[in-house]
Amino acid sequence: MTLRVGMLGYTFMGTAHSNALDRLPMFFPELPETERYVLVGRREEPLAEAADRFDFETTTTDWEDAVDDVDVFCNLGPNYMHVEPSIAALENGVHVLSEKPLAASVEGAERMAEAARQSDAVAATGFNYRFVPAIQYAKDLIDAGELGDIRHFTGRYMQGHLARNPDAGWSWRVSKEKAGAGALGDIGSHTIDLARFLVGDFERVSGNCRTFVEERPVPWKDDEMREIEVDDAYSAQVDFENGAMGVLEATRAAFGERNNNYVEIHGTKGSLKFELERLNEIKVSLEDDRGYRRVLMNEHDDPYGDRWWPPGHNIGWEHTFVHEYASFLSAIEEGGEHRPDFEDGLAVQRVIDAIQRSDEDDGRRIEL
Ligand code: SOE
Repeated sequence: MTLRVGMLGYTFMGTAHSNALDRLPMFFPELPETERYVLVGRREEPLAEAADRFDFETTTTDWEDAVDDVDVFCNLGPNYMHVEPSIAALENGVHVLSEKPLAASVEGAERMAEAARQSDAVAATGFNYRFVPAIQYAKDLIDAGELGDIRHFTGRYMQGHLARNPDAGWSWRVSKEKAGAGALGDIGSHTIDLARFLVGDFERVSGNCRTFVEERPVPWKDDEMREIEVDDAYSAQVDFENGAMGVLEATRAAFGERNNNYVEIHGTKGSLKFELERLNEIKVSLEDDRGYRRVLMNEHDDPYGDRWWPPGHNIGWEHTFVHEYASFLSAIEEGGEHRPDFEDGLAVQRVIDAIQRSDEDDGRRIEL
């Protein structure tokens, strides 16, 4: 089986996803082959250049041309562009992998999840950090009861680009309508997804959102400033349905931080700590451990250990996308389940929305 791929988006995520598709035949040869067919974008010249580099056969500036004549549609556009093209693709029976957060609003995410329910196609949300081997290892430990009952979850996702570049220009990422949320939606959504994956569903949240810089210059218009409508940073206190409690935080304004995605979990019998900057390892404390032990990944017993290099030969951030596609394509081939799906994307969107509503109401606790 060869799956024809349409892809919307050709910058950062376009590169990450095309690279993943390129790696698959060599490292996951049992999966269906993919053919990079049509690349979608708004500006013809850079689009053509990207199509050439990513090895796509053709391009279009109209997404409607790319959601019927393909088997798989990868929606890597801005958040507000996830809804209509993904729904149209699903209605045509096309499998969809949409980037995160699923939409710019709960209403958009609900429509996408409903389209996925009505379709036989596979619908995936791009929370790629589930596919870090150390996160899968953590999930296995928790599911096997090695940590006991989970009491605490701490999730922080810290970036620093706004601190380093205080004059950063306005973009869709800071528009409420187009992005839905700021740091909370862009990187906080990853933390919320990891919390749900590793600990379980949220019961209630209390949120605090902050915009440090109120307006920013519009890069393509001289002397025009535009209001910033979303958060530069957020924090939240959460309760999980299983009784665990959690503290979440994300920012774009932490000087010194680049892309620090951090998770810490404590249970009645054990604890673990993971940080993306050291993604080939995880720290665990179980039973007789006196403090934390560093466990290296890429061993033969980790889910992807036999796929890449011999033990101790590290993998990187880009491999999370390869693993994500491996799961997605195998669900397509075998008609099985792929998670995170659109229901997971919707659940995360509801938490984002609840944190925003709580913030607007002086931190009142909101039930989910
Ligand atoms: C930008 O903040 C960004 O690229 C996010 O959009 C990604 O989801 C995250 O993985 C890295 O940072």
